[in-house]
Amino acid sequence: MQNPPVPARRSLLKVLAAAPAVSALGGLATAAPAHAAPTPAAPASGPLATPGLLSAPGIVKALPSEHFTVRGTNAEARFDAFGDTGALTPADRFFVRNHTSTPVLDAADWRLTLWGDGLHGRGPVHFTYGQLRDLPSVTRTALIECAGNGRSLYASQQGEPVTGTAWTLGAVGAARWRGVRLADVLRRAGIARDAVDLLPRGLDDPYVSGGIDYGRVRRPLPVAKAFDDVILAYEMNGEPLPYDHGHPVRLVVPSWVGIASIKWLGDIEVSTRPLSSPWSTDWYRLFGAAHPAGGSAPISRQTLKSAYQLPFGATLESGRVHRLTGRAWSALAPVRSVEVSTDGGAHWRRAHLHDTPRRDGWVRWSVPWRPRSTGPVTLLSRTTDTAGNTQPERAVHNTQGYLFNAVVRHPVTVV
Ligand SMILES: Nc1nc2c(c(=O)[nH]1)N[C@H]1C(S)=C(S)[C@@H](COP(=O)(O)O)O[C@H]1N2
Ligand SMILES: [Mo]
Repeated sequence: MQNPPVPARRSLLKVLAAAPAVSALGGLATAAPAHAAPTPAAPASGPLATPGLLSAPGIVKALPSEHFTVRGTNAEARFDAFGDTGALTPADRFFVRNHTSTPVLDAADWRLTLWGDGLHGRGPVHFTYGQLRDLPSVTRTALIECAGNGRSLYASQQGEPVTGTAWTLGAVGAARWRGVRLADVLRRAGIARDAVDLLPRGLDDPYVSGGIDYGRVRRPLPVAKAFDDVILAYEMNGEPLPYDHGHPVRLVVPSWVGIASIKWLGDIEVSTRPLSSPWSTDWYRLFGAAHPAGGSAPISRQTLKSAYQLPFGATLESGRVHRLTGRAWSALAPVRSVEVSTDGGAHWRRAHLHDTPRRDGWVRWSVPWRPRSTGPVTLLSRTTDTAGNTQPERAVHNTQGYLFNAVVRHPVTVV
């Protein structure tokens, strides 16, 4: 298969130069046509040696330690601190999952290329940022959740080893995304009736691990899903996409594992034959004893979860009423209910839901609790969605620790 034209990354600047880059880009933006993107805000302060600020190689935004935990090239949001956020996760609180590092791209010279045998005209088709902004826009709320969110709980509560970033529960966030329907762009590019697969690819550096160059991050997306509800997003919560979240344009693939939502989108192969990449063969399949030899089919939909917005190991005073809060979400159907147990699972009661359950959102919940005796306690929460899916006691193990859906065992101490 012939190689695609790789869009130029003329204005890709190294992350450490991000602050000066912002003013340079700002200058460009004023000279450019009306559609040139306002550039995202620069981090408030430099990444180095500021108390309470963590740094992760390749992440542009500020990572205050009260809101993030750095894991390699990634930043996990602190789920235990989500109590002061609303139904939408502010961009400055949103987790970052980077295979390599955030490229600082300029919307003014970005373009999207579609190519492949799945286009009528066969030649590549380009869209500038301005052309995308001129198409009808859609706005929708969607969660982005890493396939491995909750992965570390396979080890910590099931005693099962897994590989991959040791996320706890904060590799998830909800945002309001504005952009263009991928379906509209595919139609305008002349997608053929017999096209079956797309291969969206990012402009970040090729991913190299264990001495192997896997190429740029890319993952097949079935045409059927693309036409259903996928958007090419250029805004997050009413602002231009931040650098770390895919500026200037990313895919948002609602209800699917986060890897489907390719950031810094550069090109999309359109094919009449099924496509693959290491992100659909080596990773993002379920491997292990409970799964077919050679692995499951590539995973697509996320699962369901619920959790307390409270640090693990928190101490709570006995004899007074605490308002315990949390969130529940399901990629399979709207949340129907959340039950909690404050005695390790012996008794369960309903939590109050504070949001109208809907597909692709999460529901905040709360429950009052007056602990009577002191000592260690395991808090549990369990959500059930309107399709009847409910969190099991144990998640089915897979070696890469994807799709953790079990009831989280949340240890606290009453003093
Ligand atoms: N180009 C590119 N797109 C990417 C990634 C990446 O490293 N490069 N990471 C993916 C993964 S694994 C996840 S979970 C989501 C995370 O999106 P966020 O960093 O905006 O939270 O982006 C996906 N899109
Ligand atoms: Mo992910």
